[in-house]
Amino acid sequence: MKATFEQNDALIIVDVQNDFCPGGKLALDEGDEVVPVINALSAQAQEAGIPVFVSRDWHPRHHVSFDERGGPWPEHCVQDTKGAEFHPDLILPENARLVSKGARFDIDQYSAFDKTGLVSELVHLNIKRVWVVGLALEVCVKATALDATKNDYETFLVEEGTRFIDRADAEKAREELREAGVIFK
Ligand code: VGL
Ligand code: ZN
Repeated sequence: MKATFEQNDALIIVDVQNDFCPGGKLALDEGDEVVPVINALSAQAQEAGIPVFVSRDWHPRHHVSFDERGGPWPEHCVQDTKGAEFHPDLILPENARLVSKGARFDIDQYSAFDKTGLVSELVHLNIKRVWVVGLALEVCVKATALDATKNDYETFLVEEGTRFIDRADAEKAREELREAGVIFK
């Protein structure tokens, strides 16, 4: 997939971490298959001078989102563990901007826009359109893309560069995203 990047675009890569890939603690089927797609997109972005943002789920131990605390998820992406590292084959531009989320003790943050400072960085760079890829489609990719539209960014979602946890949830997510004006590529 080739993106049609324009000036004032940014690429946002969501949570391509070991725990969301086969063998990880919250593994998505074929989660790792997004890696070559995203590597190609970020290389293209770099060539075009498009800024690349890369988010990571970055939970403290015993986070409220974990089932041990009554949350919806098994333990995953605990700070400074192997599972929280980016997939080893993910190639990021040297100047990729890191967005950490999920580190709050009291609530989860699914969106890369949720109190991370991402918007102010996009404003600073005069970004008008964003391209979103990564894991998982119906959780953090959805939340990020929806927040992008709420912040008035024209938003593209490259489906080849995403995978889901649950097929039915992913179907609902696609509908919600389309209704919000997200353009699927
Ligand atoms: C995610 C479930 C829990 C994600 C994060 O990155 O999509 N999913 N935490
Ligand atoms: Zn999480």
